[in-house]
Amino acid sequence: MSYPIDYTTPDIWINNSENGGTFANINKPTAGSTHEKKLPVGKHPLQLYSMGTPNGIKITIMLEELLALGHSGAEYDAWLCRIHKGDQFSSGFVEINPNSKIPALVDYSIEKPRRVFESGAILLYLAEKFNELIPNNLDERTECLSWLFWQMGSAPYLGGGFGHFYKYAPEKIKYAVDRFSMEAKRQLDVLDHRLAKNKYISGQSYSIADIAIWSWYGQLVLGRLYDADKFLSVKEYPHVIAWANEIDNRETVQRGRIVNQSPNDQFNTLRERHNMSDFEF
Ligand SMILES: N[C@@H](CCC(=O)N[C@@H](CS)C(=O)NCC(=O)O)C(=O)O
Repeated sequence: MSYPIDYTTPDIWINNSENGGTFANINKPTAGSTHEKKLPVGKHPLQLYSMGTPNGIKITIMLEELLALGHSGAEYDAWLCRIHKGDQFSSGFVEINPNSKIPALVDYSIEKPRRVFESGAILLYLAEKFNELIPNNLDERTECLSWLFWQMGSAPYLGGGFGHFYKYAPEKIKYAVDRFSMEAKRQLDVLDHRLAKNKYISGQSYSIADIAIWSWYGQLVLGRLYDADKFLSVKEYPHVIAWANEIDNRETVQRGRIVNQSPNDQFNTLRERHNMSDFEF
């Protein structure tokens, strides 16, 4: 499909469902379920419905961290939600996330099972539930949450903005690529300044802020997101690269980042994760 360059906006927008692009078949301007289907429930206290995107792996990394810290209550089943096939619009998924986006979690360890959606809210829920990976001191905790919310507000410019127009849009639009490349580089520079003076994002200790930010910006500078490391000259951000490599070396991160991924020629992946032994390849 070709787009007119002399486009002017009509008085009222109407949905052109054949708008092309990688996500054309799942985009729709309405909320709610499209089909009846219950979600599967496994044997563990925590049930995760997700896919191995940057937002998805935040949660599997967090759960692997909690298990490594000895919290058996963090055992989980990770079910694949195929967003390109519309699984996020099933009645069961919409019940646990009315916004139809992965990741979504249900905690069955409590009397009335609790749903949690939005990756930042899930990270915070798990950090508070297990009292891990979030500073206890109010001052440091506030810094940690500031960066967590920074990530939640910033990543849509990187993913929905830069990544979409650089990699997925059916046509390369210079204005859009320029606008979002500028913003992606500015955000990387924000992180580089921060990490020049601090070992981890919220200070001296590794926290949910690192997990959230690494999943997007760490993977970007490691060349795993949008194949854009060269295009964005990520070598200009040495502190981000050093921090990204250090986190990448954690065994918990190596486990968490391969969960709910499609088969890959370059590294082992897990479509679903139900037990620690699933990682024994
Ligand atoms: N702010 C949300 C964003 C979640 C999100 O955008 N998820 C994407 C995959 S990374 C998704 O489910 N997309 C499916 C769709 O847009 O229909 C979060 O952080 O949880």
